[in-house]
Amino acid sequence: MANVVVVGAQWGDEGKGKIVDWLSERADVIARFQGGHNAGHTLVIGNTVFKLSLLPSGIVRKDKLAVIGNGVVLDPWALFSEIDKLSAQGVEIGTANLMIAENTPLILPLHQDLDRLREDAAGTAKIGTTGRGIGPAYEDKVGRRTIRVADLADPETLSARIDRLLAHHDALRVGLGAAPIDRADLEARLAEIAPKLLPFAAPVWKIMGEMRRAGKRILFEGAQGSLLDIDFGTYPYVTSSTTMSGMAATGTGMGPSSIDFVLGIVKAYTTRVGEGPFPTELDDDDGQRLGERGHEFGTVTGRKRRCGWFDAVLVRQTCQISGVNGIALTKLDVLDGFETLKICVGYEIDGVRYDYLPTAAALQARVTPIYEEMAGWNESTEGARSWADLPAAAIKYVRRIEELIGCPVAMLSTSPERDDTILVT
Ligand code: 2SA
Ligand code: MG
Repeated sequence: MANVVVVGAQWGDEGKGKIVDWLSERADVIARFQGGHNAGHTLVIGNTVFKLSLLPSGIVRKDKLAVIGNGVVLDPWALFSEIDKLSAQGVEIGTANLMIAENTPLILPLHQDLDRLREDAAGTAKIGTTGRGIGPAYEDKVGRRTIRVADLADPETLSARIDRLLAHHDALRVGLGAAPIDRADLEARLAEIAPKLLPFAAPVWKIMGEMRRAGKRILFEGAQGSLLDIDFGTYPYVTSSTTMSGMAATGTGMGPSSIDFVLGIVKAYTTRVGEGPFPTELDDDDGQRLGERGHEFGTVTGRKRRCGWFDAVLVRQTCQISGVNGIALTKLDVLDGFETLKICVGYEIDGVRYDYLPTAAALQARVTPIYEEMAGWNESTEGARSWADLPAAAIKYVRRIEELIGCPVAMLSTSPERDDTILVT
């Protein structure tokens, strides 16, 4: 397996961090290609827990190049606070192991302001964002008024960019009852951060292209999940980036032919954080139990995640859209001890059966899941490191998932620990 893209196949929090960390041992370059510091990737290595938001998970390994691609939206203050936190944990980060695309758009304090102002104003119609300014930053990128990393190197360009940006934002802020931007303050903050950030800036497309031609292996690290995709997710309850595998190419400048394998990360049940439809959501003891056993709280915001049964309809759909070649199934151990497990195999909406989630929001809101029941298992699967360590009922559950989603299981993860991983060959 040469160059692998890792994407979440549900609503995020599938356990991508651990899998990316595991795969990064076999890679030379680990690149983020979308999202920003709304991501929350947890790595457990020995007794140390690393929580990453913006930096690629490969950063904790020695002699790897971590890359932030142009598809990301970058908050430079969040970046340096994460770098400081990791340094305190003994991870050294410098220009030798971190490279940032010059054409990466910045998240500024004004983007976070707008994110929060809008969420507050929306009342019950809120999206449930992480409040990190992700949406407003992407809006400014496609609106052609963003500040990109390279702009920080030239005061004249930067000033012109700020003119354009403030003309837009001041009008919006006033409309939402907030004060206009303090331009001098913004300029001072940017002037302070620029000399720290610029040494990391590089033409990523070129350097990664050269590395690829030299036979280096690239791991593309997706953030959030496929159902949060701006096009194919449960719109508008989505994030503002393309979370599908295709983004790995445009979000780094590598071209689709550089991708050899797409690995979808799939949790053995379903969770979601934030608002929006969730057909298999459980409001009962089973849901409570999944949340407790699975420690389902947001890595970034600490929010409680909504929990429900495995939804094979959704995973089949996202695996197809992302062209997933194989999945890594995570958190199987959370299901230990359930007498009966349910898997959603189809939907019923107004008496009509669907084998996919229709796009129309009104239909999504009326979905009733159709379940298949399977026997659970009492044995512990936590920490299992071989197929033979799993109870027969657990193997049956995994095989049924493969069948229903039309995609083979390539890896199985049975605890947050790096080595509690079963490679299915
Ligand atoms: P945003 O902030 O604009 O991207 O929010 C839009 C929607 O995307 C969801 N979203 C996420 N869902 C799961 N995990 C995410 N990362 C953190 C984590 C989240 C946290 O790993 O735990 O700590 O709360 C993530 N990032 C964005 C978000 O909930 C909205 O539904
Ligand atoms: Mg997460």
